[in-house]
Amino acid sequence: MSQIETNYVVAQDIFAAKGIDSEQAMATLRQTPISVHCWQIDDLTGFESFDSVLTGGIQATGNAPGKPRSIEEYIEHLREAFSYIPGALKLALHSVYPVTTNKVERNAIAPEDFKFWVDFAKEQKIGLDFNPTYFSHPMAASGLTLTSPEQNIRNYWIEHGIASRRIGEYFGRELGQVCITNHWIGDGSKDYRIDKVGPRKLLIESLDRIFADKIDPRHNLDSVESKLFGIGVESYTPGSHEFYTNYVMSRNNCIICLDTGHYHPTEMVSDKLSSYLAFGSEIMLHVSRGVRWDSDHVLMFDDETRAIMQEIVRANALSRVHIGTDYFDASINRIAATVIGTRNAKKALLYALLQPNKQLRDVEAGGDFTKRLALYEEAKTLPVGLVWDMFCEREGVQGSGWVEALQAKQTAKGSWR
Ligand code: RNT
Ligand code: ZN
Repeated sequence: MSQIETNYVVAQDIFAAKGIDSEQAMATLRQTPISVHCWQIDDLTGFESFDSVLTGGIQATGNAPGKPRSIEEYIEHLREAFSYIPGALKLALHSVYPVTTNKVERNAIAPEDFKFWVDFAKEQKIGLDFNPTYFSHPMAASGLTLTSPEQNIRNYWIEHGIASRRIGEYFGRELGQVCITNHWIGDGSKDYRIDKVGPRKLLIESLDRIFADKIDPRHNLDSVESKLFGIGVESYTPGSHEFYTNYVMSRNNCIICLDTGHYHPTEMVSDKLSSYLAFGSEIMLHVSRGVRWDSDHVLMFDDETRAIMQEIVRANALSRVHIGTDYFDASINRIAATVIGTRNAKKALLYALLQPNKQLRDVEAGGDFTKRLALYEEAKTLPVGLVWDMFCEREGVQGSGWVEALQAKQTAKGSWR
């Protein structure tokens, strides 16, 4: 037996003694996809132009070497990242990553512009998600898109939203796995706004037009992502949390997307999930890590990430909550950043699956809150890492040694620091 197997046998017994089935936990982990955002690999530069400038109030800071300089390099880096991530995956694309020979206008993007990605997904045996890109474009120069007072600008972005849903539908049909097409706009106001209702009415109208055509929900589901503020958009965002929650509940034509960086720093997404789940809603998640603000740091195996996974597991909602990542750090190796955050999301899910959830629930129902706290704390040091190592081995992915393997390759290219 290898050391990993020996360790696992011990861990399995420890969990079994608490009524926790580690084999079942690994099986669930294996099947639950994490949707990896494609944009950590290249700071959201995309393929439209290699010197495109990121706008919309978001930013990737840092100048680590090794940023891909061509589509080929981008794909190579993505493949490299995927080779270190165990279990089921989806890839969340943005619309600025078409693989075409000619330039395509955003309001005219079509499924064939993304055929490359369907072939890639089939080869990698993964699913795809999609994101229209309502920023980094001359038509978004004013900072306003779906809420612009100018009809022609709104129309342009509405067409982009519609075209994006068609691509999502194509992904879902081709891959036999639903695509979530996530709509986020950076619209807002730097300073205090007098008319706060007007832009929101325009946003309702724009969204109603984007979602007017019914698409088979087995192929494409749309999500709408709220935000509190962005850089240069500090005072007012029409697409706020309350706005989209009301939109989703009143229209029933899309689902909510909650990004962990998009709330006041003491407000937790983990606390919000059950309120949607109680209504039977589906949820898209952008799991991120804000540091003092919506800074999109690389995801850690931290309290909030674990709390999110615990909420999903305890509510038995793994089929209703679509878990995706969203962060961009250009100060460290970008391939490693993609791997670290995704592995942490998966590890946090494993942690949640290996908690004595039934026992905790029973103790709580019995009213013994002392024991609840004691058990909750004891469970934090159960040997989750030994099960994780076994999971990686079974999935043919390196355990903690992955970082040395990647480091060796990246150092040879001058891309590690
Ligand atoms: C921005 C949102 C949005 C973007 C991506 C690139 O604050 O989180 O999800 O990060 O669309
Ligand atoms: Zn997001």
